[in-house]
This record gives sequence, C-alpha cells and structure tokens, in this order.
Amino acid sequence: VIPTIRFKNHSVKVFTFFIIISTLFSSTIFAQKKQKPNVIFIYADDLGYGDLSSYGATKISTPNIDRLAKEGLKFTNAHTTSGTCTPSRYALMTGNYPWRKKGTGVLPGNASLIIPIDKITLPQVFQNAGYKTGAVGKWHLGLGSPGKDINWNKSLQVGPNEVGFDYAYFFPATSDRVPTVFIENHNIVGYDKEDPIEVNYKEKVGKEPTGKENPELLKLQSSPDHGHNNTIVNGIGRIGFMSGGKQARWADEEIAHVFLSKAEQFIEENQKNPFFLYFSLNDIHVPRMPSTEFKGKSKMGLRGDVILQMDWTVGEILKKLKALDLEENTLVIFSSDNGPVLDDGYADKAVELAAGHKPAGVLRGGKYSAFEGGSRVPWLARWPEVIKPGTVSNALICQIDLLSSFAKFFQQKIEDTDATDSFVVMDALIGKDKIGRESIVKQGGALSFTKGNWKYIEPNNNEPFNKLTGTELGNDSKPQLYDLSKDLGEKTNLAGQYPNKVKLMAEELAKIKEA
Ligand code: NG6
Ligand code: CA
Repeated sequence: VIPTIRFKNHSVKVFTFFIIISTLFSSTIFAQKKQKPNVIFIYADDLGYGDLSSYGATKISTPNIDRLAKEGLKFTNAHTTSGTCTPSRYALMTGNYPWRKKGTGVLPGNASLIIPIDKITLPQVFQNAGYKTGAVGKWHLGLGSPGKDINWNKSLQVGPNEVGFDYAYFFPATSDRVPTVFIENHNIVGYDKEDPIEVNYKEKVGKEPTGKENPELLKLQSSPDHGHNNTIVNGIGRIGFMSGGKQARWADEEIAHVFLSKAEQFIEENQKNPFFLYFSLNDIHVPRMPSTEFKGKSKMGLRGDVILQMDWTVGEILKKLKALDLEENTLVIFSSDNGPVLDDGYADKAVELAAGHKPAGVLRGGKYSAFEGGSRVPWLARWPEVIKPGTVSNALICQIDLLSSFAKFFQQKIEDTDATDSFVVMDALIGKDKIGRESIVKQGGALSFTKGNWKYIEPNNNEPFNKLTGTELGNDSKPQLYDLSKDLGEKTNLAGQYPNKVKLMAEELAKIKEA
C-alpha cells in the first residue's frame, strides 16, 4: 500500500518497482523449480502383482494407488531382489545382492543390524545431497551391533539412525514377531522402566499365556502348523516370546494410523527441505488386523480389508502433499517388498474369501518363490514436474537400483566396493528409457537369472511346493528356462529344447556370483 501511494504520480518509478518485484518473484519460482525433488518411497509388505486394480484386479478396487498410475508411470517389469522381506530390504538399502552375505534371510525380532555401517546406504545418498531422511514403519533389518544380544531396556542402537535416517519411527521386525512395540529413534515409545522388556526366541519368558497353551484366548487363531503361537499380544499369538513392556505394546488395529500420522508429521516438518521418506507399511502382512473402519469393507475378508486400508493410507499421503503444495516436485514411488501369500500363518480366511481374486495376477508362485510371483512387483511412480501421466513402462528395473540411480542423479561418486549390484537406471525410473537393466539375479529359494526375454532358474533340491502357504516355490532338481515374452506365467520349461541357452545363462550367473 505505501509504495503505491508514494509512487502514485511517478509512473517511471512505479514501472521500476514492478520490474523489481516481478524479477524477484520469478527468481523464486525459478529457485523452487530448481529445488531437488522430495522422494517418498512407499513400501507395501507382501502385496502381489495382481492385488491392485491398476494391475488388473477386478474384485478389489484401489483408487488412490491407481491415481499414481493415471498421473504417473506404471511399471510391468519391476522387481525386488527376493521372495521375502529382509533380503529385499537389505538390497534396497545397500545396493548389494543379499545372497552374497550370510544372515540376510527373514530375521527374528531380536536380530542385530545386518546393514554395514561403513558402506554407503540409500538414505545416506540423500543425506549427502542435503536431504532430511526419515524411515517410518516396518524395519526388519535388525538392531544393535552384530554378535551382541540387544538389551531392550537401554538405548537401542545401532539401527536406522546409524545407517542414514535422521528420523525413524518403526517396529523392529514384523507385526507377527515380538517385541510388539514402536521405537522412535533409539527409544521404545511408551517405555516404562518399572516394567522391563525381555525377548526370547528360544524359550518362554514371563508368565503370560501363549497361543499354544491358551488358544481360547485368541481373537485371531493361528493356522495349524505355522507356529505363530508364542506370546499372546492383543489377542494374537506371535512368533517369539516377550515379557514386560505392557504399556508400550501396540494394538494392531492402530498400526496403520500411527505410521501414517508419523509419516505426515515428517513431511510437514520437512516441507521446506528436500526430504526422503522411506514409508514402509505394515499392510498387508499378517496378522491382518485393520482398524475398525476397514473391517468387512472389502467383502474379501481381512486380507482385502487391509488392502483397502493400505490404499487409503496412500491417498492420505497424496492429500498431504497437495495441502502443503508439494505435489509437483515430489516423486512418489509405490512398490512391494515381495510377492503375495494368502495363508501366512493366521486363520483369517484369506484363501476361502479370495473368491477368484488372483493376488499374483498372471504370474506363477508368490511370496517365497523363485517364480515371478515371488519378486515381480507393482511399481508406480508419480512426479508431476517430470513424469508424463498415464505412461506404462516395461523397462527392467529393481529396487536395488535406487541407490546408484540417485547417487548419479546427485552426481555423487560411489566407492567401487559399495553397492556393487546397483545399476544406474534413473532414466528408466522416470519413464525416459524403456530398457533399464540388462539382466537381474533374483532369489526365491533358488536363484534365477533373467536377461532379455529369458529366465533361467538354477537346479535346486528343495521342496517344489510349500504346503503351509500353498506356494509353488520354483524349485526343481533340473534346470528351468522360460521365455517370459511368451510365457510370463512360467508354464513351459524350455531347458530341454535350448541346452546351449541354459549353459550360457548358467555361466553368466556363475560369473555374477563370483564377482
Ligand atoms: C515366515 C513366517 C511368516 C512371515 C514371514 C516373514 C512362519 C511359519 N512363517 O517365517 O508368517 O512372518 O516369515 O515375512 O513362521 S516377511 O514378509 O517379513 O518376509
Ligand atoms: Ca514382506
């Protein structure tokens, strides 16, 4: 108001004034455009290639996640390295194939940290680029120094903070494993020193009932023979025994809301910095126990209900970005840590109520499997400033590539000894390159090697079928060879027909294993 009055009859001055103001204004816009993008990696747990309506599901609808496809990029040839959680996440964080290191299989809740603290990690790439980094949700990569038993009544380190996350709000392993507590940075949320926590995976600690001794106390029964019948927490038998920490124990029904609110808080607090958020959902892992508002909503039982809860969660994150005006320059990636499973240990009727729904879509196998169902996963990416809406890409990409791709994006150099299996595929990640990696090694029980259209699965003497989970594991004592361009469902083993191809692929795989 004052300059308008003062300059009222001096048109030249007014003109100069507006020039200055508009220059200032446009340079801030310019600065904003130049700002590094925020990156949110939303990691679903055990979600299959066929579990989203954007990937062909018809019995369940996931409109919020589908928006990422509509407004961004949908991948049809995207992978996690492994058919289970811990190894997939280890690869994501370190850029190394998990089978190169012992002890990277599914971890118990009292395992020590398996990520080396002297090598580059994915969040450190972002930290080095000036980002604030946050991890919210499932961790499952161990806590505390290798070789030492963790004391749950002391400051909990080393963990996410020590491998590159400025902020972490998480649970240690899976929601079916003790201890059933949230941890904020180094401290158990709601910890009461009068009620110390003890955790044991070998024998019972404390006097509380277990699912095995007192099944009548359970609100969700365990499936026969799966285990999940140790300490009962919130009416659900867990893997492992715990005592104490009564006040700190979560109610499963609130996990999705708690994690969402922490993720939103992290976004809000860092809206002025570039940030990287690793948002690792508990859904749709077992025990599937949605908040009341989602119970019965899917007509497909608890598994369907938690898919809807997961979709809602993603919608809330998108809303938050819009409200804070961060939508345009935020890359949101959504993917899953391994393929789907129906019965993974609890009698939640996932099998009975699936009613024709195919969680792995056209793929064979699921979680735990060397077939594509184990590790080919949904992957959607939205970044309005950069990614063209409604694009579909068949580029071969893997979660292990995020590390090197972002390092390159920020022009960081990675030591030759670090992240050795992570490739730069940034252009593929944003839809500009349709090829991606040249090949990939994946792990179910057996290792597989995919290059171009061909997939080779190493011969392996383990069981071909997991009766408990009803999964075809992809194990065979003979080599397997599939032409994925014609046979994505891996129905016809062509190894007998193309022995030379088998030999070449086995040799290439052997070389990568030795590297
Ligand atoms: C398995 C559990 C399963 C699940 C899985 C880990 C049994 C019989 N099954 O060992 O319920 O917890 O581990 O899932 O114990 S993951 O998604 O974290 O890899
Ligand atoms: Ca998983």
